[in-house]
Amino acid sequence: MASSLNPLDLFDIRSELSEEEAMVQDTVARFVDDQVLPIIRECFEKHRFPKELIPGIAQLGLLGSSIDGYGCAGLNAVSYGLICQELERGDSGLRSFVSVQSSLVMYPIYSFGSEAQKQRWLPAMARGEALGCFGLTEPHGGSDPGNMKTHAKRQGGDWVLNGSKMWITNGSVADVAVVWARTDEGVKGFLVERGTKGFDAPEIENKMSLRASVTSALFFDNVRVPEANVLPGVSSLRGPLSCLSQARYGISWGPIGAAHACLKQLLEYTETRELFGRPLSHTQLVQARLADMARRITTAQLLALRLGRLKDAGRLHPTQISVAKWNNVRMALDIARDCRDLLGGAGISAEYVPVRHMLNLESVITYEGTESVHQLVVGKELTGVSAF
Ligand code: TGC
Ligand code: FAD
Repeated sequence: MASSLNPLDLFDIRSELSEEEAMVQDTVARFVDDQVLPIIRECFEKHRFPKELIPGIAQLGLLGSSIDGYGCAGLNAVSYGLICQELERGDSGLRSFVSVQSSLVMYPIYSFGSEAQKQRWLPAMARGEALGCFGLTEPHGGSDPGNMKTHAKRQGGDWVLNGSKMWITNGSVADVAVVWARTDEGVKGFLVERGTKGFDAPEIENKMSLRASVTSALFFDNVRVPEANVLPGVSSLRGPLSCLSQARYGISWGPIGAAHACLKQLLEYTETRELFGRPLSHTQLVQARLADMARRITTAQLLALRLGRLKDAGRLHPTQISVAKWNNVRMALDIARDCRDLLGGAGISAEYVPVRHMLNLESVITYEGTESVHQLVVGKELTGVSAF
């Protein structure tokens, strides 16, 4: 007898969504099925960011979707989470593009920017006509941004910026970089425009992960930035760290999509693959592994939905985001690796999705706070002691 439960949604999370949230999920899911899945494998193999998808993404209102006004959709946090989940069902690289544009570039401009900066960038970014990147990580150690070396000094009416950033998503395709630098007045955010003298953003080649996403280094050699391009509303590390909270929130949802893609394909495979005279899915050990994946996806879904409802109620605490980012990325990475194994030799082929998701998730578990960083955030919450 066929099960009446959806194997990818055992606890019927879908029925907890509002009509608008369900519509957002369906719309993005259709986009991913029609536009992303047919090309993403080739993009990954060729190390190519599918820039041609940007107009479609923008048209659906997925850029800066949580912002009210400035041409943005003004959707709630759960909808943003579902957007991330469906995009990452396609590929973590595409979700990364949207995370960075929305949570790490549009969010700080919206939250800390002047009205002129908002008017200049937000509508164009929502339309996908201007792209942004977020430069916090430096080559000597991303986990400790408090040890930032990039610095800026006032000179006349301008600032002069020196230093470098590493592993920056969208860096080489960005029209504007939100760059965090130490100054005599605290940590400040600078909007550095592409083409500014002394600013270079070379792409990092030969990545084995997030190959359908652009990752770059940023170099600043006496770059002059006018005061009008400094974010006026922020002068401490709290600024960039609060942007990370937005992005990490979305990343708590995204990997659920990657895990869905892997488990869905594995269920089809184990049903048709015959070994020892019966389908693989009819053996106890395989069923135990499939069941364990479904259990872990279910707990991740419940965590993400609760996180979203707390965020929409304005009650979210950064430690809760750390628990969810840690749990849900670990869940997806373990499932992608296990699916890869259950596909046997076929699992190393790009014809099946798990190996691509597995490789991508190696970045996702590192960026936006490594797993250890999030464990230490939770440890600090429990003990009151910072053990970083
Ligand atoms: P600490 O003293 O704890 O905090 C400094 C100030 O910031 C506040 N704060 C936060 N605010 C909002 N959200 C958070 N998550 C916050 N965490 C801290 C804090 O209250 C304090 O405020 P105030 O007013 O008292 O000064 O800072 P710390 O130097 O001890 O560092 C703590 C630690 C290790 C957790 C932090 O440095 C950290 O999160 N490190 C990891 C860095 C990281 O995640 N980098 C990510 C770079 S961006 C990226 O990876 C993009 S990938 C995107 C993609 O492609 O999808
Ligand atoms: P390190 O900080 O050097 O850490 C190395 C190892 O040491 C890790 O395992 C870490 O967990 C461990 N470690 C560190 N401190 C401790 C401790 N106290 N106790 C125990 N273990 C510890 N950054 C941006 O600013 N913008 C971006 O757009 C961006 N995009 C990225 C895209 C990709 C594909 C990748 C891979 C990274 C991106 N990053 C970005 C950078 C990312 O945030 C950093 O890689 C991450 O924060 C870790 O920094 P790190 O690589 O310097 O590793």
